[in-house]
Amino acid sequence: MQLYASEKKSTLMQFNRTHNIEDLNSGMIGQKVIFGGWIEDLRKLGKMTFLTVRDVTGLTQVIVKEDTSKEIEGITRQSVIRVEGKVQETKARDFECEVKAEKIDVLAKALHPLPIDPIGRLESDIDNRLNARALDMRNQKTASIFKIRHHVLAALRKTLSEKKFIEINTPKLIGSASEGGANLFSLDYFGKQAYLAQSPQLYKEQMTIGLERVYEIASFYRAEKSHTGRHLSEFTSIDIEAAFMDYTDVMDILESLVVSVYKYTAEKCKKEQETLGIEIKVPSSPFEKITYSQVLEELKGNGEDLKFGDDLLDSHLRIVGKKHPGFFFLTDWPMKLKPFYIREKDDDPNISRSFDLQYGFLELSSGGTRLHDPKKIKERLKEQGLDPSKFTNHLQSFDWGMPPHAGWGMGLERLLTTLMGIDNVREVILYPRDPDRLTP
Ligand code: AMO
Repeated sequence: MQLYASEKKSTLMQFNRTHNIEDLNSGMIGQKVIFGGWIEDLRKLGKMTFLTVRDVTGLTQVIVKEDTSKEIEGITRQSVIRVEGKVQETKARDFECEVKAEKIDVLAKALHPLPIDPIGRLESDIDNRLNARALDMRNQKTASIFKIRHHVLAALRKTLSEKKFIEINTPKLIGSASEGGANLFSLDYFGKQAYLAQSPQLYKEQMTIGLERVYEIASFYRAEKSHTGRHLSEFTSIDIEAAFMDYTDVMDILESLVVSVYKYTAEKCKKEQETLGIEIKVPSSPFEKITYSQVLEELKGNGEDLKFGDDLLDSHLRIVGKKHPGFFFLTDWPMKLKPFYIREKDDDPNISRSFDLQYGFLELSSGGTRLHDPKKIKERLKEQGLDPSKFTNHLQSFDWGMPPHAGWGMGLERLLTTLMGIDNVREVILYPRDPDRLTP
């Protein structure tokens, strides 16, 4: 194929990388290597300069002797370099071998002062780190969080796929609310009112008609003015919906999914756990199940006298969470507290076939069996002050052979905080959006 003229003239140097840093080992003494990385530290000792150089896979020591030191004159920490050199034995305790530089190219110089210290020797507060997130990613603790996040996503997809769930992508720009009117971001869509989706609820239910079992992992939006360590305006939701299942079936799926994510990352992410100083402990199953009414009893014992139908506030969940510090299901919520699409119990229409998965006081997931009679859905919409005519498109799919179905949604960032023992969801999402944060 003919090259474009601009490509022909390109002066871009051929990088010719031969190794990642993690590949360098003492069996390679004398071997020539070429690699790239960022200068994490640099020390001059007489005529020699000692560089520690990091790429995404690891850290190595590079020795620059007088004959090559001109190439790094005035170089700053965190600048990016290309190293050509030979592997040699080292006296340094932290390394298996080192590289004697034969040629160093400075590919981009880091401008100092840097807004944060990415090595983490100087602690930076979370706001400064989020303002310089790309640089923060060179901090090995931050990088480890996002490597674990990557493995969690891989484990979720693997397990759901094994359970015959098909991944779907539903619209995020929508014309009417999916979860009711509250907490919606609205925007102008070519002169019409549009919204950012709060959840894939209606679409995932519709897809059970043809695909039976579906899941989605995507960003959703909640216009909640919450300033807590567990609320984001844009969060990542893991959603499933399954035909011919009841809420107890999807609870089993949720439990085995959580356990498999813990198992997978406990094994795959040894280095990251070490860097973060944590140990991922696989939770024992089955998870405890307690009903809403049992919780009211427990609260009564703590002097909190709630009536059936009262919502559980954060303060209540903190009391319950102290008694049940790990994973547990909170089931059988009053219908009154549940969205219009949740189905009631056959033997008591005031109790729903629904659940939350809690981790102590933290709500990780909620779900349930869905109504699949469109007449009942219309009644429930009206009861909740919603206009059934806004749900016409959704409701018509119920006339096309809607199977009984159930599902749940779980916040990925909240799940990650439990896995890594972190208390702020902003640590586990790249560029958090909250009422005070829209940039960068
Ligand atoms: P719900 O509104 O309870 O249910 O949301 C499901 C889960 O999503 C997470 N979550 C959030 N995470 C961070 N910041 C937020 N602002 C936020 N809001 C929610 C929580 C929560 O448990 N359609 C139903 C699910 C279903 O029935 O399938 C729903 O969206 O972890």
